[in-house]
Amino acid sequence: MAVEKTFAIVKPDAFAAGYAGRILARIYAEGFKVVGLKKLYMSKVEAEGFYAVHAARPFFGELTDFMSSGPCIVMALEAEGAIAKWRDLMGATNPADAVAGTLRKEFGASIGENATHGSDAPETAAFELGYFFNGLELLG
Ligand code: FUP
Repeated sequence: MAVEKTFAIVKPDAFAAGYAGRILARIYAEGFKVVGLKKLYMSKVEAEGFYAVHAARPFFGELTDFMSSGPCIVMALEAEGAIAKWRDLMGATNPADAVAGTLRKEFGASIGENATHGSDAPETAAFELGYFFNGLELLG
């Protein structure tokens, strides 16, 4: 399997609850290399740009309100098969459906406030990494 990068977020709910450290510990324990990491506080416009693919969905307003409601941590994670590996660690979108031991099961509250984000394909990973990180920030 090829080494690839994926984009991940500790969302505002999980950051505010103080779960960032425990989530990072799981990331390292599962063997990811953290090649980019920063805290930021997205504006509504920035959240809308990030989730533009969902602009027509009924939950878009709620989703972008939530993502701009407080600080989060954005990360670039590297591993063999990182995109699928990170989605497996996160678990299902709705924490109620997520398997025990996944991050969304442990730290998510609802389908909207579900603790973490992860890219779902190579194309979205490229867009999302480039949205928050420049090339220099991902050296190493
Ligand atoms: P995921 O890839 O697992 O993050 O899920 P989606 O791309 O389907 O959805 C993106 C985000 O929209 C989710 F993290 C939470 C939010 N969402 C809702 O708030 N309500 C829904 O019915 C579906 C998704």
